[in-house]
Amino acid sequence: MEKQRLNKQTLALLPSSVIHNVSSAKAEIGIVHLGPGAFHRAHQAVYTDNAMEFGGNWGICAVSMRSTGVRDELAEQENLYTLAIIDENPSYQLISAIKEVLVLGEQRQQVMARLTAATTHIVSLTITEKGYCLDGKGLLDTAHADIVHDLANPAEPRSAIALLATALKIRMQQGIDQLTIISCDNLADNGAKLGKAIVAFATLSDKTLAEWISLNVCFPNTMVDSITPASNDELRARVAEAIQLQDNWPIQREAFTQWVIEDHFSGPRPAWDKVGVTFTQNVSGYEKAKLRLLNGSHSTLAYLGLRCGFETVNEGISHPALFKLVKTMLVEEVKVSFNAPDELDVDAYIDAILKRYSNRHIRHLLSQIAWDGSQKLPFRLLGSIQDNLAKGNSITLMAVGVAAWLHFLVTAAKTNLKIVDPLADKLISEAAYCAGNLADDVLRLLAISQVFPTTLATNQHFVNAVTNGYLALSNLNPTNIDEVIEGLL
Ligand code: CS2
Repeated sequence: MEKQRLNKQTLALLPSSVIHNVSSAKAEIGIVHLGPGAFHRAHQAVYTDNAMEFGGNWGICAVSMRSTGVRDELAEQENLYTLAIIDENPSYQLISAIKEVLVLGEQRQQVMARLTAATTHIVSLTITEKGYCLDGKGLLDTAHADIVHDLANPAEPRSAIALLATALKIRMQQGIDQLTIISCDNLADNGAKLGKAIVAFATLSDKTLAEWISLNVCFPNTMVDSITPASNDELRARVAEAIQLQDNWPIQREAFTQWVIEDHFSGPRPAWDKVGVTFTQNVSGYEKAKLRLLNGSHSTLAYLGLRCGFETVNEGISHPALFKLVKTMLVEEVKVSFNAPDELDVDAYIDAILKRYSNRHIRHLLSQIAWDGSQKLPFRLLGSIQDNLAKGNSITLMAVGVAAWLHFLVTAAKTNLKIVDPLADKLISEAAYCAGNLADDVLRLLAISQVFPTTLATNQHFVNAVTNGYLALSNLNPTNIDEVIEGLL
């Protein structure tokens, strides 16, 4: 029998096994979030839903920068949705923290009204690495198409950078001087980079505003972590069974979740500290640990695993040779590339990451992780490589991760496979020129300066290591994984 649709009326039908915080249901809006993708709804929105049990109006106005899908689907269920924890002991929670979803291009006035309201104390973002419009040095890219557009069309900003600068101008004019803007994306120094980019954008048109932002607005750095595969029909069916209602856009994630936030706020915040969020003066050690150990091995496993014919993280890490390569890379190379926080047991953290990858209940597609390699590799692998080169530590296996990405590009070019990457045209056009002289092909791809800084692309040790990896992987296929991977170790 078809199940009734989830909404405020059918909530009473929820089985008692489904967790549901009642306080968040009544709360008014106090947060605006840009980018209501799966990760936000599985992470920050859940922490906020739980924190509202300790009071406060911290309802979320979610703003989609482009697509209408989430808004339209959630509108039919009054923005309620289910979080499914997919693990040994699955559990389900009904999230009511999101109060509305707006689409920037269609509801500009409402978006601006929310961003400039005195009752809005926090703006958070999950807009992916590419959404920050930064150049290879991590500074505002004034040649970026969206930034060029936004400078010419100040009334219709497309980028989050310009949208926030515009809203801050109105807040300045109205004397609303408290706001904290929290980046929740996988970028090193994410908050500091976001703050600098917004101030740089403001400086181009209004130096007073730029100064006001620097004095009044806080941009804490954060580390965010929870593996959140895309939602699919299998999940919808599973959730319908568990909650006995039809939820058209539930979210799934693993049980593990972590949020570390720099304790640097301009104004009030939800009781996040009471629901598992870590506040600290120094996020960078956590951030490096997570970006380099987890995201670095995720990307390496994605490109290597796809080449071996695997589809999911679990399939890839379950292969003994790939497990060995990833673990050796983490323990012998990545671990020594940065200073971890004193309180972090890095070996235990590495074992926990590999255990999380082995979660057979989660189908996390390698192809999803393979997106946006040009934006991800600098923070995930190239930073560790540069630091190890400077210290004379090994880079062999991290270079294999880079080589696997190069093969991913060449295969895509040769097979007309569409890749998801803001630099897709550039990457594929360069890869299409790769004619099979492997050493030349590597030099050609390493010359892509938007990804590989010249200092690295001209570092002979790095070039040799990537070329060796590329040569070895050129023979890799689903039938000879042990032989090829063992040869690299
Ligand atoms: C993944 C991340 O898709 C990817 O690039 O590496 O989304 C990863 O699952 C999260 O950062 C885990 O916190």
